[in-house]
Amino acid sequence: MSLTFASRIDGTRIRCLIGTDRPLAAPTLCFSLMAAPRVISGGTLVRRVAGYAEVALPDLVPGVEHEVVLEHANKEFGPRNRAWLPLGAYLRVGNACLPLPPGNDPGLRAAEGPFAPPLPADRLPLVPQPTEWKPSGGTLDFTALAPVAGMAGVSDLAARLGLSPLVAPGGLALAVTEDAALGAEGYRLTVAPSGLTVAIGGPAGLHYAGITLLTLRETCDGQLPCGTITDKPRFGWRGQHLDCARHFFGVEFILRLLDLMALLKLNRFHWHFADDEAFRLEVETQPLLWQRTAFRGEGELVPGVFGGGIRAGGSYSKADVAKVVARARALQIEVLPEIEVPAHSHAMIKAVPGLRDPGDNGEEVSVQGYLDNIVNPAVPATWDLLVPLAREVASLFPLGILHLGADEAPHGAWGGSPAVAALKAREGLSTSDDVQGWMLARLAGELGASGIRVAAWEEAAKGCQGGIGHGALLFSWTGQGPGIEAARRGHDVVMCPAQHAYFDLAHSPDPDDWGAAWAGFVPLEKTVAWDPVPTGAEDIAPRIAGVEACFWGEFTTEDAQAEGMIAPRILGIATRGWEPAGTTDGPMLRALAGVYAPLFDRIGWQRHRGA
Ligand code: TNX
Repeated sequence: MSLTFASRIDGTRIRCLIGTDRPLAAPTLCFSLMAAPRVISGGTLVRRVAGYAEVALPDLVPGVEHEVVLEHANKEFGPRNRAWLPLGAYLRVGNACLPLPPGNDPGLRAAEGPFAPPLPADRLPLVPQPTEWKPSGGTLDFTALAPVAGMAGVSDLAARLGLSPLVAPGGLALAVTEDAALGAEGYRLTVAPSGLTVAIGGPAGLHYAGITLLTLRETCDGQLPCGTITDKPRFGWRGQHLDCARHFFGVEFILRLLDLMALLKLNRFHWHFADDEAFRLEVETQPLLWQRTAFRGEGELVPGVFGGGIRAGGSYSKADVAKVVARARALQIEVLPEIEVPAHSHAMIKAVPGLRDPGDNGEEVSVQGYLDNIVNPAVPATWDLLVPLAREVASLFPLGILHLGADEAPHGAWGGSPAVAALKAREGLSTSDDVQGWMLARLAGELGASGIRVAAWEEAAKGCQGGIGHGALLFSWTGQGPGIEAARRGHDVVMCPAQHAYFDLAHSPDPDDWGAAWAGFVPLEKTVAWDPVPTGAEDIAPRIAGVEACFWGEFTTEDAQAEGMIAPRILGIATRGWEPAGTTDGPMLRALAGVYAPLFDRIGWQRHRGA
């Protein structure tokens, strides 16, 4: 049989057309939007979970297209581009599920974007730009290095990226000396007509010198400009986050992302594998978590929210984790795992009984539209689950830091819970921020006693008792203000302001573009149009651990769709994490993106070509 499905944006509305070549009796249209939908015409809403909806349709007749008109329940979520159209749509007819073709041509379109100006002659074709570059004139013909200790990570990277070998018999010798003054990650690379020398502050410095050599070989067509590069990062935390909960990214994609990060000297991978839609790590302390939520869709605990369709998902085994950690380490990258509580825990709540107060009659709704996505800190089951779970997850990652989550507790959370009311009275708490702060502080304390440092999103600093405390590393995501405030209160902070560092946001307002828009649009230039230590906040500079880019997966249905959201914008975040303020501005970054375009193509990583 043949079904057709098309959808388009019409002002604030979404118009869908469904066609069939066979009569279909009383079908139900199942799909997901980015946020809760409502039906204007063409059917009756019969079930909704966050952005997922089921709409009962009249009988469908061959040759007569049926129109369903939708809107977002919250009008602030006006559809901005194709990513806001229905994802994962299918028809349920009796017991059968019939997939509908994608109605909206998912993924990026390859519109040719703004012209990349040529790179000025005094700049090296390298991202991030080195701290100092002193050209001495002339070039050195460079194909490969002679075998040299400590370069395996970079030479394996070159091989995986499909580039010619970085280390080969007959290659140029690299004379290595040590100079602790360069800092653990620093290096001084001298390219002379007579050969190459490098001074390093430590093994990471040698690794980064290797990355520089590999990159310049590619971007200079084998003719290295002679001179001296003295280089070290501004920040110790140079991160890339990946949301593997909303969309299950295969391990191969994660490994490829690590390779791309390494090429840009990024050194922290923030692995977000738990959220409302799934908990994907195969933990032993609570197998129900992943066994019951790794897949979502028809008949599963969590339906096809965010493009899940009839069935989608997967989980990460301990062997997968070991593989990711080992690959990361070979590339000087550490992995930060995140378990995401107390909110964004719809999947956890569905999978494990007892994490809510049965007497809770509250009606709070999460930002994404869930009615039950926050675990209750006043019931014992929550602690029985969380403490061993957190310890087990942390034990799998050598970094020694566990990200707890703590973002976006629904407004009025726990307001209807008698157990939390009693907790508030006992502990002197009044708002839900107070309760969340108390809960996080307790969890952080228990983990601290096991030698685990905690991290969390910015909201964790809230609460009348000072929030999470315990030396937590906080991630400032709604902007930089919360990070500055948290730093002034003694927290170390990673800056990941959505306006500059969220790669799930669309590049532009073009309706043919793809992505979210809640914090505006993020063209390439904006990824460098900020300073992690803003003017007026110099006092907290020592508290700014670094920067991180985030990729959230709500509207990703295939791994490859993330590539063009990440590239070329990842160049900007790598720049902000490494370079001193003021080195590379938007036009310069655009020029560098032009230099990197053929390199992205050579390593097979798709890039956004528009603004
Ligand atoms: C807010 S960023 C969230 C995520 C969403 C993201 C979409 C953060 C800590 N919470 O749950 O995926 O916006 O951009």
